[in-house]
Amino acid sequence: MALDEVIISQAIIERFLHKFTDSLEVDVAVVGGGPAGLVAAYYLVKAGYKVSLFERKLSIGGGMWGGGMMFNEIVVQEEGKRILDVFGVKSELYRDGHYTADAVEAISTLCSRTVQAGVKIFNLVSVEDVVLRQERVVGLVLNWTAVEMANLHVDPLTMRSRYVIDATGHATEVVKVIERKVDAPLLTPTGKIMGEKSLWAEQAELLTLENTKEVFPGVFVAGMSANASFGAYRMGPIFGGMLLSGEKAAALIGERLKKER
Ligand code: 48F
Repeated sequence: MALDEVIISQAIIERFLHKFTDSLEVDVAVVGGGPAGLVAAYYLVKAGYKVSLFERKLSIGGGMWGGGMMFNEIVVQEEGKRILDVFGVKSELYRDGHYTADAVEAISTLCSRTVQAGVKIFNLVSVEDVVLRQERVVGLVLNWTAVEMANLHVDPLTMRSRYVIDATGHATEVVKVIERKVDAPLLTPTGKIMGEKSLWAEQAELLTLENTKEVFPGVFVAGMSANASFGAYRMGPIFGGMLLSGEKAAALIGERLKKER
């Protein structure tokens, strides 16, 4: 049968609209498609929840593609390797509990397994604000990244979710919007974003897990965003903490959702 250009266009538009419309009311909305956001979304969808993920850039994967300083290998510790094993990413012992994995294999596999598990991912979409009911976040305000970049005067659209995960990395963008625009303190010791500290890999990896928690009613932080919110160290190109943080965020939100059912 001859290919028809109009059918190609109709197919893309209708399929996308169906996917997008179906993703406007979910259990969990994840902001940011780096390692922490992908792992969180994967575990939540595997637990039976409806999850959508919004990523500003064209490519999913955040800061994992480039390894360290564009040397595209990543390092994980024993605990982090456990999650790479779950996803089927090959890793190899370098020495003394430090494992390496190919950065491109790692992030492309995390992404692929997450989509195949049922998470709906929307790239090229930026989260610019949250939806509030009293002092709880109940959804996100979305716009095309292209609109944001061109600074066009175009109103956004909104979606509803029972929980939000800020997995926006060093930028901690969702929490920043809440701090700036909502008249209530964050659930940090100071009530404000405490800011990321300089690099200490060992401590940062431990603190990433400790800081993976609710930062505002309805909003959890995962990955580097957790350390930026709660004032902990950065870790550089070791990625176990990101993976484990995603797993923990999913477990904490899963417990909440189970209780609320
Ligand atoms: O930065 P990113 O990879 O965050 P992560 O999962 O991992 C951090 C590591 O990559 C590395 C590190 C530890 O090894 O220090 O930096 O915590 O991924 C964050 C993603 O969020 C997207 C951004 O484009 C990136 O892909 N993002 C940021 N702000 C927004 C956003 C926003 N407002 N809307 C949508 N996506």
